[in-house]
Amino acid sequence: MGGNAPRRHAGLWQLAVDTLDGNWEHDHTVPSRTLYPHQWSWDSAFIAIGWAHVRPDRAWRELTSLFRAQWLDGRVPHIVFNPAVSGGAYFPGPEFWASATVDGTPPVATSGLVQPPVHALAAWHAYRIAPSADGLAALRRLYPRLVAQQHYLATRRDVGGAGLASIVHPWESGLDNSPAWDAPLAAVPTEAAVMRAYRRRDIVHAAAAHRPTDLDYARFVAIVTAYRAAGYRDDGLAGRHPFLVECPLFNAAMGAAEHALAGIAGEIGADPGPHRESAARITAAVVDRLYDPTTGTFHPRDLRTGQLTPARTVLGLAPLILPDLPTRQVEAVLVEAASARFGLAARMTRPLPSHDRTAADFEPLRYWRGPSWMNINWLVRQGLLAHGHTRLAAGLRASMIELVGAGCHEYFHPDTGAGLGSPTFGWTAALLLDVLAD
Ligand code: 2M8
Repeated sequence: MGGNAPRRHAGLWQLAVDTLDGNWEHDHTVPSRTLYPHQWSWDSAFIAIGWAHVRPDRAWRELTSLFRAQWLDGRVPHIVFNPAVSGGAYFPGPEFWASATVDGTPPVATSGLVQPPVHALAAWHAYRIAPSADGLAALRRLYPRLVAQQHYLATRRDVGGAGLASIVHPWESGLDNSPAWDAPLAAVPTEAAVMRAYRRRDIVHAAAAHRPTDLDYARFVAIVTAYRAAGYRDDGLAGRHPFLVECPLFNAAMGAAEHALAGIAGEIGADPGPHRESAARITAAVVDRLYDPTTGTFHPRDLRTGQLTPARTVLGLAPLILPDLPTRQVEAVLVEAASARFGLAARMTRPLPSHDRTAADFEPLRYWRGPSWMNINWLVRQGLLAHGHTRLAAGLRASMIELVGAGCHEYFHPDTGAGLGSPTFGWTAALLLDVLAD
């Protein structure tokens, strides 16, 4: 057993290691062998943190293989397709994305979207878990790629012109099916006929009642179709693209990445100064653009309407991961997190749900509309630690460990703790190792 993980958690530790081992696939770890049989971007970042505790070589291979698929413009694709897996195993597969038809793409097939940029944070965290000469060499190799990833987001994706990145699809948020996207998604024109042309694979492996609806999927497909038709180009997005949102979690990750890059730069002999400046600018923009003093939490801003979206989801708590978030917003987010909506406490039974428990559209079984997820809880816990709230962080940690006692499921019922989705899920296992070792 690694780190300081207490002996009483030996069984859980082993379960997590076995889960990661079972999902390992020559140079990356699949989130799930059935539902998600390829490499996913932010999954790989979280998974690398877990590997750092038991097999640091795999942590570096995981991140290296992902960044090998980086596009010339700096975007890190949200899916890297494994050519050894049949094209029909996941929808939408490589033929749908057709990345090979676009200039500046890697030899391997990928999607054309991105996911929250938690990779610098993960690389820095992994290195501090397992510092070594190999790790330092990996950091040196990854650093320019991580910088290019940030540059892509801070320039081509700054559609609103305020220093924040826009997401162009709910899949880019990582919280695909969150009620946060209901309003912007409702405005996306679509035809039911779109979905008749495709076959969903997710509902072969998971209960349809837990997954997005067919209408949601038709809109997901319509948005990708629009982006793909423009060659996945980002110039002129404001005038033509049907979904453009500044997300608090995505932008908080982008700010936290600059803090992590400052750390990495210091370690490898590069200049941390510009990263610190970028981080301060991003934090200021997140507060300025996405904080609503009337609700006391953060909300996504829909660039098509200019309005903040009304739902109070767990996305609103994510800016806590910014170590330079001003005290006023830290206090407000803590009030929101401790409210009946999310239930954060020094002694808590269940981790944070993904959506406001008191909302009429809270759905405890449908993914990202209520269930609890390890990665979001892990991020909020990092934020609590960054701001010195150790008792709350300890409460959250205990509830996370208790939850995964049910197995390394993809997500969990927010009240009963029952495991839902894939039963052998990569980031659940990886982040369990991290909280056990902490
Ligand atoms: C889920 O998203 C994919 C699309 O990217 C899907 O529903 O098919 C989300 O939970 C996302 O955050 C995650 O990265 C992915 C793989 O675990 O699955």
